[in-house]
Amino acid sequence: MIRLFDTHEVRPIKELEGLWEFQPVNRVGEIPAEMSYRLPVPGCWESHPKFGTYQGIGLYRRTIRTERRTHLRLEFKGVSHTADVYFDGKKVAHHYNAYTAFEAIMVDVEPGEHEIRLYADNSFGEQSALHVENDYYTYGGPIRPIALEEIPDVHIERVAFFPEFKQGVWHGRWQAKVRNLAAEAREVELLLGLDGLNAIAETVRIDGQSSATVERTEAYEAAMPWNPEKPSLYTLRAQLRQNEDVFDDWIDRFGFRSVDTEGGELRVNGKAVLLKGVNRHEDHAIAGAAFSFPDLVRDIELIADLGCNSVRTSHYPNDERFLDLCDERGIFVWEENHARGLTEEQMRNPNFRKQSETVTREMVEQHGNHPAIIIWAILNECASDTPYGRAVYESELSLIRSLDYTRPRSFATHHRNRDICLDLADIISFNLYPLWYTDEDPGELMRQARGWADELGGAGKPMIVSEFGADAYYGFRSRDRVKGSEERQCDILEANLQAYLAEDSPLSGVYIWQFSDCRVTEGTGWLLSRGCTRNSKGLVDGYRRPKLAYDTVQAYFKAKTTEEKFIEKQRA
Ligand code: ADA
Repeated sequence: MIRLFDTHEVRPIKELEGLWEFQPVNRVGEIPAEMSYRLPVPGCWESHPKFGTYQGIGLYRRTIRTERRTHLRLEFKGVSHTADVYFDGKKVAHHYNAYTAFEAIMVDVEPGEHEIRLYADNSFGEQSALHVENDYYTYGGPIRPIALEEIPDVHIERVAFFPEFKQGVWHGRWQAKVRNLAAEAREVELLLGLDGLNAIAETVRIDGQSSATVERTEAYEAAMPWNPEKPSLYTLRAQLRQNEDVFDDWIDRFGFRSVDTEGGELRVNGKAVLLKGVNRHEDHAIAGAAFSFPDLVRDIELIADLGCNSVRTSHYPNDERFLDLCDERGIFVWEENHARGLTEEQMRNPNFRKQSETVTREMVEQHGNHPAIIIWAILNECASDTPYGRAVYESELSLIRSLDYTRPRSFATHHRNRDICLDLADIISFNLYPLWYTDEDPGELMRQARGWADELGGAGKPMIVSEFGADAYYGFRSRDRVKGSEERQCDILEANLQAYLAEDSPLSGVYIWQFSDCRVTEGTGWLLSRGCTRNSKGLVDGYRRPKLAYDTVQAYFKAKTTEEKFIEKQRA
């Protein structure tokens, strides 16, 4: 399953799921004498008993059949972490980064049998600036679905939708990109229909072998807003037509909602919100990073059951099916680009700027239509305390602004009052671990952090505690409530939540580190503090078994707010 709805009704599309041939190889392009294994796609090779710790290059191979001469488009939703794709022996795509999609286009493919070879590489090294030894695991393989489409010469590349609430009326700003593979220019009619709301028709002229972008703003007086209580979603059907014949289409879902930070509050549709959330790594004890649909649904059900109204996709863009679930459930998403804890030296890797900016651009362009996403963020705990780091933060935050002016931007810092980038963000976010890494009092620390924000360029901006938490090894109980026990995790989370959710709290949100335990890179140094090669601060373990703290958090997140109690009293 690629998305939670059909993305095309006219364009033929097929998911290439199933068993592909597999073989570890030494270099990209190598054709091994035999393909000894068969691995599931989507999937990661760690799920096979022989490759649980394999780091290197893996070749996935399969054939497909086409019935007529056509152009083909392959869409890879996520290959971890570097991908090279060959079609009938010819390289057709190269992509870096596991967590964003990429395509390969093959023109004038003859009918018959064709071979697809996918080389996935999860090894570390200078060529990979974002995937480094880290507090999460870099799995190998096509962790997200692969789709095969037949496309005509002229086809829809992408449609972006930016909702805006102006003078009491919802508006939508459209950006539709149409591509022409033919040598000569073409003129077609583009139709944009939104579930019975006013449809748009435009004539588009696209030069040969290029793309054209159509921009248009439309008022939607009858639109219903998307909000957590009633997450109204609209289905867009974009179609291309010539002489009454619809020959290509593109389907997506949108919601009408606004986000702003006026008055130092985080507001959705003009109303202040308090984010009660968890940080979620896309990691499962059995599935690794390749989630089945039921696994994704289980996560969203647990997150909702905890009383969360938000998720932070730490530390990379998530599977779109998970974002679809958040859209449907009215769960706010903080989505961030891919990076964790990179030092200035790591950020000076010659590949870093390009790789980091590419994932940022891909994240915003590919996921921008999800109404659930209300915050874009970058570079978790990287060098926002140095002048070089500042230049990077400035350039990536500006890049986001140039692609999407409708959402506030943030980054999670652990540099406290040494941070020199707080003025660049719309929302100030601190990762603080009182009572775990330090003995500080959570309430005092939160007020101190508000002070740092006010002094360092964040005055008048909302503030979030983007991480706090404590280790707990599932099943390890201790009457002495020692560190590492489930009891101690309860104590630490409770003390933090009590302070952060108090009536006089200056916060607009909290994200617990973390939803579930996750696998980490095996290593030495600080990685040895990760018992069992896992980060064990989850509220549930890697198999989704709730720890004691699950109930503690649920009690806080589901507790009624003063406002809710007031409304109830009035109704009574
Ligand atoms: C950091 C980091 C997380 C995780 C956490 C921890 O703040 O952002 O990825 O490593 O600390 O468990 O210490």
